[in-house]
Amino acid sequence: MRTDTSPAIYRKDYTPPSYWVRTVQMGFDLDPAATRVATRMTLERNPAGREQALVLFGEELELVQIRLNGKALSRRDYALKDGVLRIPVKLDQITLEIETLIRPDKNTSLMGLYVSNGNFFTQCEAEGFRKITYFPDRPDVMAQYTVMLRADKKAYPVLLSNGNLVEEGDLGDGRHYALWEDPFKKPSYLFALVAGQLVCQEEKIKLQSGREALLQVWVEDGNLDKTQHAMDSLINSIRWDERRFGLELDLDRFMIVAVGDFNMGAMENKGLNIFNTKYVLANPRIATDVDYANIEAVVGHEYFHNWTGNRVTCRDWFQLSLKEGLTVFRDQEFSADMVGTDSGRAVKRIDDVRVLRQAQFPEDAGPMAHPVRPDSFVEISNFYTVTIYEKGAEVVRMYQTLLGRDGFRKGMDLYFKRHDGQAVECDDFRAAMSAANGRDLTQFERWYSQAGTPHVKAKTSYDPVQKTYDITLSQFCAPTPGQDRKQSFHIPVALGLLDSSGKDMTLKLDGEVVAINTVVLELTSAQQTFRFTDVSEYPVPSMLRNFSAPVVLEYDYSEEELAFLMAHDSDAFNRWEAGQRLATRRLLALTAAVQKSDALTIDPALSDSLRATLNDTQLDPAFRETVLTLPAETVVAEQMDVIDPQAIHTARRFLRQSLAQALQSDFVRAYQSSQTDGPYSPDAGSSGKRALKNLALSYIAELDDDYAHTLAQAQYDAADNMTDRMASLSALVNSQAPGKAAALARFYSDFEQEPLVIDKWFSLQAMARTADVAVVRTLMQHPAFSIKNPNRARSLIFSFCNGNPSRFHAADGSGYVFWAEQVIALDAINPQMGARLARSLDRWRKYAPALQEKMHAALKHVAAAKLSKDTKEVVTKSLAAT
Ligand code: B3K
Ligand code: ZN
Repeated sequence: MRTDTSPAIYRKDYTPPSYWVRTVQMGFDLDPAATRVATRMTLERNPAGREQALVLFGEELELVQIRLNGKALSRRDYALKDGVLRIPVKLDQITLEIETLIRPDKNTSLMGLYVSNGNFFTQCEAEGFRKITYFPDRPDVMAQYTVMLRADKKAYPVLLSNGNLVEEGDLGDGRHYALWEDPFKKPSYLFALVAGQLVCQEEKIKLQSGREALLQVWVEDGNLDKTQHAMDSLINSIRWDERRFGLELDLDRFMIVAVGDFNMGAMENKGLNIFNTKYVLANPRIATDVDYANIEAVVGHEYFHNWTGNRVTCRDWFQLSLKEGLTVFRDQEFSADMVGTDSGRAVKRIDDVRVLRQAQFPEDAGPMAHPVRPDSFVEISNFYTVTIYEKGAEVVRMYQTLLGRDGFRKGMDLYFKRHDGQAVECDDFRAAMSAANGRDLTQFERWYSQAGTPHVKAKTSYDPVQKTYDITLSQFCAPTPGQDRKQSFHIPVALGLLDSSGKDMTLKLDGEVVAINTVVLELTSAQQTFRFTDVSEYPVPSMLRNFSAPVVLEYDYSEEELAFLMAHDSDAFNRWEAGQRLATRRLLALTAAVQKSDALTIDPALSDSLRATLNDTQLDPAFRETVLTLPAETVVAEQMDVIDPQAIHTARRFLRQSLAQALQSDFVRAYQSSQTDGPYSPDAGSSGKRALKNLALSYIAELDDDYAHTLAQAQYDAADNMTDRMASLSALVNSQAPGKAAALARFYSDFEQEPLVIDKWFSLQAMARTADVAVVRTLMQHPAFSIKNPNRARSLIFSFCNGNPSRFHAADGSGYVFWAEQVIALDAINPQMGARLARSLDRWRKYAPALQEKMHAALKHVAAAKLSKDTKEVVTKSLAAT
């Protein structure tokens, strides 16, 4: 066992900084091969600081000089070790000048200052600023920045940074400059600059207060026909935050810039958001309905950070969910409000819960499980997780469920009143919610401190004589790494009772009317019983409505009850949930049958219920699509003690084929009646229809007959938008259709100039039923493939390893050998990408012994390589004894 792992950093070890930075002036002489960065900062000793020296961080920098109060320091005046620079000073006020040299063209990690397609971009969160200059690069150090950019005018006509442009002009030697000033103090992780050949779409809008703001979306030349949706989404976000939370844009100028090489989705730098092109560029030709929705959500997310993250930021990185969980909650609510209808909101909620179940529940049950507010980490980049983001958003949502919308708003108002301009902790948010509502939320803290997904078990009993109905709820949470015993969570369980006609009963608890349809029960101990009185008949309980807590609910519903809930529940989420429960049961039974080589059979109860929903034209098409979509293979996997990817796949495929047969004419009717006429529009109504139509197509294609092939081919040929084109191409590629190779080739030549579409082309093939390691390796040889571009690497390598479980987990272990090679290759180029891919095997202990052994060997192989601390942390934790 190697022991050269980097040390963990602990939350309990937090100490305040020894110096505050008040102002930062930076001058950049931009040159890909040698950018000179001159920084002058004024600092003030922090009386609360414990460290004597001034501590600065720096990585991969050439240090040219340091001057303290005008005097150059020599090597003996400071200590520089492992990226930490310590200057022993005791003065109350100091001015520090630092000059560094960096090489953006050699920066493949895409952290700090780097070059993408000839233009300069930065990414500083979490710890990228230290790759630009030595700095107290920690989020609790907030300063006011002035930035001077200088560069060749022809090569870099556009020079952008945070805040307001105060001056620009020529330098006379073919170079020019721009001076930017950010009026707000900010942590270094929100610093940004962009320089290069870019063009923008701009619009001026009037804010709530009457102030005018300039909005810009910057892209490479040739992409201005793809910026309207991002601009609309930005304007909608601004309006929504004004309306829902009374929060106004605080800058005169707000810019979004798209870049093709980016590690994640987007970044909320103050006034200068930098986005992956995937979350900006859209028109009907290149973007699907899902792309349109994602762009709206991500634009919203980054914009909302301007208050939740930027105005109020994190004291340390352990508090990351303070801004991320809250901002995801805000973007979820924004997207739901943009749809507006009840069923549209339910569809959005279903989508969000799917992500939670497919990605966060497994994380919470694996070796990387961590609380929403972690206690330790080795590399913070590894903690931008579904737990911090999505479970964090669920935790925020529970405040709203417990306190009501108005109570939640009061809490938000108080949070800003108390903490505007500060770097704070998750506890401060909870305290604001508590104080604004006069509610004791002490126990609620455990959602932040304890990892793992709680299981809530429900038992019910009806007394027809007394007319009482008892619900006993109990909770249990399995141990997670470092946490053997869990204390009870404070769990809001939203519940309704349906009478025999399917209507909500008026709810009385111990004689008191508590709700006319839904009551929020608060489970705070290991076990509690709630007694409903005057319950005139045996009810069917609808529990955890709208998924009121991120838990697994265990209740022994009969099949009849589930079918009944599917048909009648007033809570649309639970109508969907009932169908998922029925389908999951069936899939687990089928998986077991596959494993035993038993005959596979279809269950008429399930197909009848699904048929009824499919044909219920009173229901929104988008909602019907969610009901008819079977639980993902990864969701089924989570329910098994030992995961068998092949058996799950066979079972799910069988169920889809059986449904395709049993409901064939229904699917054909749904397909025909869900056509959208007129020009393409990504609105919820039209995209819902397309979703149902394309789901019907995918079922019809399961039969792989001439009719299916002709239908898919006809749709492909006639498609006037990417949603329909991709859906039909997918149907063709996953079938024996004679035209499939031709369609793939034509797709490529039609969209060769559109990188985001070529990503889809790679991804579709990586996730195809016939894909295997050989196919993926061949695609890696394609001239359009590049492992250095994160979107492209994700589209092929990640799509195969994470999106094609039955092929990735091939019995011969070829998927794991491939995985190990790619983790090592990616890690050498870009540690964040390497570490992300490394996560694909972290649940190896859940698989059958034969697979486990091969996964273990692959993990050991990676662990023995020279690795970044990012990837090292992931494989070390994956291999650790449980
Ligand atoms: N805050 C950024 C994430 C930065 C990730 C750094 N590894 C995007 C977001 O959550 O809005
Ligand atoms: Zn965020």
